[in-house]
Amino acid sequence: MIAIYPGSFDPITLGHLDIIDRGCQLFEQVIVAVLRNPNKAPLFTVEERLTQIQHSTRHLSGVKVDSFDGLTVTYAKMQQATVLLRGLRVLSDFEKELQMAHVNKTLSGQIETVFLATSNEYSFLSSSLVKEIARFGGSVDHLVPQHVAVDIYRVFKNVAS
Ligand code: COD
Repeated sequence: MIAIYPGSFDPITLGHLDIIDRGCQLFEQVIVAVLRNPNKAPLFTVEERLTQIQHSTRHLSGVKVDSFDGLTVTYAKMQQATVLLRGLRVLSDFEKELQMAHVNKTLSGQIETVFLATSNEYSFLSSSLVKEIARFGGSVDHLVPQHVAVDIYRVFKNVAS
């Protein structure tokens, strides 16, 4: 079974990686798919994020890293995926994620959304939080893979570690 793990991943965090890692134990292939979203001003370009994800997942077999635009379900069908993989942290995630799952089910008919509960240690972690900490000079070494932390410090000209 092929699962798509769609997201912004700006940047990828240890919370995302935990979901990918656990997804690999459930599905034959997990496609980590970065949305090309012209409406957002990201910290990293799509190409930079693809490189970060590739580097972060190279120890995992069964992971493919890609980007897409348009509807997630259209991309999923193109990849012959039958599952959308998503992570749940807090109650506010649930509201947003449930709405998205319903919309995607309505649009696709057969593609199911599978939710994995966050691991305890990552329940507070988000890409936005990582960017905020780094923007104000804090260390993000314990929140993202080391090479991603280096990229982040470069952007914020921050030498915290
Ligand atoms: N622990 C567990 N899960 C986590 C953690 C963590 N610490 N951090 C993030 N996650 C989960 C999120 O809950 C989410 O499920 C996933 O990881 C990705 O998170 P993000 O923030 O990188 O990505 P999102 O949520 O911004 O991605 C949104 C999409 C790009 C998937 C969505 O906008 C989309 O599908 N757009 C395409 C247009 C479309 O199809 N629209 C119709 C559906 S609404």
